[in-house]
Amino acid sequence: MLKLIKNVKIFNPRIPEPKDLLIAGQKIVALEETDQIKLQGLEYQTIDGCGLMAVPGFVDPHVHILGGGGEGGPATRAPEIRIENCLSCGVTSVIGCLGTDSITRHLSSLLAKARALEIEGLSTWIFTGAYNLPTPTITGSVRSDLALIDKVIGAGEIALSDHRSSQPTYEEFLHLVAECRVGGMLGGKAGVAHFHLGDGRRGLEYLFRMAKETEIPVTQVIPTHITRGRSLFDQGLEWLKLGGLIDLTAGLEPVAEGEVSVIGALEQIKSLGWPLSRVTISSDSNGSLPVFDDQGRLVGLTVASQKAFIQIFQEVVRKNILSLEEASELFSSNAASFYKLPGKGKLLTGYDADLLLFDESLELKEVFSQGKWLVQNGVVKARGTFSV
Ligand code: FWO
Ligand code: ZN
Repeated sequence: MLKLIKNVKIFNPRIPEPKDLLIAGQKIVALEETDQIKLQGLEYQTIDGCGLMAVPGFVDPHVHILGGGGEGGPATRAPEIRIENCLSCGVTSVIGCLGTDSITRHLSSLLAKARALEIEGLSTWIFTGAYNLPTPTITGSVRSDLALIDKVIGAGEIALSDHRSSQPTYEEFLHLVAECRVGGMLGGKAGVAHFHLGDGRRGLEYLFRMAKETEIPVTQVIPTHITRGRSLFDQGLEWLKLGGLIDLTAGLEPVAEGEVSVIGALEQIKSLGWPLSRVTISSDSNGSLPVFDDQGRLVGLTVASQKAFIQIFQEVVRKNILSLEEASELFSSNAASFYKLPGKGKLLTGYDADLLLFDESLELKEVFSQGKWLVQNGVVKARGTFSV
């Protein structure tokens, strides 16, 4: 059914005057001055966009869609995500990944879950691999996973500088990045190597060495959890200076004095004049948020959710740290362009009809995903296959 959204203000790209936006199938097919779209004789739904602000659906590039965890034994294996969790937080595209546990979690299950979420109404991709190197794969190598499986767009989350990593050598690290680069070329994907950074003192050492010694572009990799410590964040700023990209984890709040919060990091990046276009934000949703003491003992464990993701979005705009358009770039178009997700991250004719309508107080009212109207007046209408 055609859907005509009337009189809506478009942010990202920023269009000053209100527009009428027409959705046909899964695409935005027209964006015109108000009352200029003529649909005589056609059946269509009208949505009143007056007073609402439209941004592209959020792209969350690091989600444990299968559930992660396990660091405290079998009872701490986190639950898989449900489509309602994503849509209620404005997330319409996700990149799924495995984490610490690549023994009881399998890439074939991750791919099946990504396909299930796509059928239920999201747009999904996955990283092949997991924390450990050499990584598990589906087809036998990272290169062939990227070249042959449509939903595989990179490798992650591969752990570096973390007591739970496989303590990879620099050569193993470099080989993984090389596999991503060539596999991505062969498959027409971004082929990004997405690295989990722990609290280890080696930080981004391997990334800086790669930038210095090899012909691999710095944009082939992206480090995440960058605000988990002050020294790591300072290295992250160095990495930005080199032309690299960094990913911030939404739910990561400073645990000690002098640590950096996500909001503080964004303020600092902006004040330094570093381009926000090379910053993405992700939720780590349904991954575990373990806390280890300095003897490496597990002393706390919770599960990440996308609630922190949308709360950061609302906070940075309400506090005027970022404009609505800048925040929308951080939460959708940066990841869409960096991971080369076709049709995502902009409200333009020909792009996918993934859009969020917020009211003046920045409450999420309407969500369209793949052209389907799945959140209506703040109520999630989509249901997973077995949701009650
Ligand atoms: C982070 C995912 C961590 C899983 O360091 O990496 O553990 O496999 O589910 N989470 N290990 C959380 C911090 C950024 C706070 C993961 C987790
Ligand atoms: Zn991680």
